[in-house]
Amino acid sequence: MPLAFPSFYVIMDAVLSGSSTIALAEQLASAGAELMQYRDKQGSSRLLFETSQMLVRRLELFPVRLIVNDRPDIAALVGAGGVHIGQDDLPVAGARTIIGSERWVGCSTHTLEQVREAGRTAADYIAFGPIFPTTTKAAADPTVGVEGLRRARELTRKPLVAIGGITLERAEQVWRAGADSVAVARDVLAARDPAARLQEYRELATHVFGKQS
Ligand code: TZP
Ligand code: MG
Repeated sequence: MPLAFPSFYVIMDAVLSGSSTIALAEQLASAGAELMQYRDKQGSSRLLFETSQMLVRRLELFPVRLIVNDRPDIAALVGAGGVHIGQDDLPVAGARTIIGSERWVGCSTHTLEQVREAGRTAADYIAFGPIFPTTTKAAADPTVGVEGLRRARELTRKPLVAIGGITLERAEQVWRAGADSVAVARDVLAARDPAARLQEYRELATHVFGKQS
């Protein structure tokens, strides 16, 4: 049986993690994070490269897959576990050429048509959102809602990651609407104890899916 897609995906957004990106990533990996994205929309290429490289080194001993946002070149250079691209980034096929077949390419979508299209690419997973309003992403697309997610689920068999404004209180309905995974930034990174918050998501996932993941 193929390994289950991690039901929780933590987005290490640099605005939220500030100077604690590395330490926080280690804490979350220790707490059982299996899938993590490093996202810095304002950093220079050099900073993105150096932070990604440091993350790969420091997370090496944990069973966590590190995905670099936006930049397949940097993901390949540092040996990350994959890259996440949006509608304005390189297309999936181009990203795949750069990072190869072993690493993941994830793709952001914001409409049902984009989900359909991404389903025809070699993307390893499709992110769909924002499900709820979010302030983490500047100029975010219109919210798609849980109903939109339900419809997106009918359009693809690829792993579907719900993103945008997800909180612990909202996660269950999102999983039950068909998301394989919930991607969360603020609700974890801005929590008083991010590792404890992550643990709460893991416990909830166990309740929803009847397993730990
Ligand atoms: N894309 C759509 S919403 C979002 C991204 C990267 C940010 C999600 O962050 P939060 O804080 O969980 O709403
Ligand atoms: Mg992008």
